Amino acid sequence: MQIEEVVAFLKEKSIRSVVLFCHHNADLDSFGSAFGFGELLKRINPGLQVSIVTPGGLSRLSKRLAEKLRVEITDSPPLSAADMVVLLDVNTVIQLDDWGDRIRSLEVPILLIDHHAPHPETQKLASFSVLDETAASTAEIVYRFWRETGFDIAYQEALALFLGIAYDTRHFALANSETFQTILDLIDHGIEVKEALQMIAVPLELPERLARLKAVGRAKIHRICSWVVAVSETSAFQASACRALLKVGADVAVVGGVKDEKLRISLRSTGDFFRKTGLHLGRDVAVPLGIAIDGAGGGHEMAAGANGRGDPVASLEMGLDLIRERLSLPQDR
Ligand SMILES: [Mn+2]
Repeated sequence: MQIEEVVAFLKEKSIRSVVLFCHHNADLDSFGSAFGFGELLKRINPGLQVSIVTPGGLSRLSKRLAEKLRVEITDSPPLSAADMVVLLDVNTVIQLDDWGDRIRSLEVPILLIDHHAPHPETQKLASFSVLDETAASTAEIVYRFWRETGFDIAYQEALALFLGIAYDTRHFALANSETFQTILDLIDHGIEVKEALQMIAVPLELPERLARLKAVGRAKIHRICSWVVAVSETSAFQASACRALLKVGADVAVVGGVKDEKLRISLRSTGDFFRKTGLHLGRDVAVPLGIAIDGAGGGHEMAAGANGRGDPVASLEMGLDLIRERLSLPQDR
């Protein structure tokens, strides 16, 4: 689906209400994209009612942005009155928590805007999509809509997209040329880089620091070929714990845990590991692992996750086996 077609649809007078969905525990890319897209929708179609839903709430940093922007998040969107549903940065249906089934039963168009490796189930749910796996963030894809429609982006929307991009590119370390072109445009619309980045440079809160420390303390270290794979358990902050394990020296980190009977597993690797092995954590590990734990998994080359149910120890072992199998195959690159 092309951006012009989506815009033509949105301009129809009959469209009165649109509900935007972020992924579970919306990070800055998902939430910034939702806000940035929602504000554009209001420009395209003045009077449009736009609601933002964040399954499982906002991440710590997104909460700060939401407060600054004074955005209202709703748990009870007018779904039955919606003319369209938009999923932003949503890779797997399971990332919508219980909303997936409710959305599936709707008869309105569902638009997916995303930059993850396409997941078949999400593709099935969406009636049309604007996907670009080469985009460093979903916020950049949302900015393309701004650019193509020619509306002048205001400071608040520019800030939301800027922070989404900064977050997903790890402060521009994963940026590409389009990222920097977009950033230049956003700076021209009033973004002060230093000030904006300071907004999200806040110390971690105690529970997250404790989860990271516990994960590092409990980590089992595996040497596979010449790589260091660290596997650990925490019942929360699995992604954060993975990042901590990489910082202290792991090439790959796999962290899982159960909370409210839901098993969540996060996976991260270094760029060096991905370049030399070609192992795509989303496609090669998280997707099959998600199926194995009776849920779903997916993600990027170096950052992925799987949610489902089951015993964390056995499930982490499965994740490790998938990595081991893939690394022992002859390398295709
Ligand atoms: Mn993203």
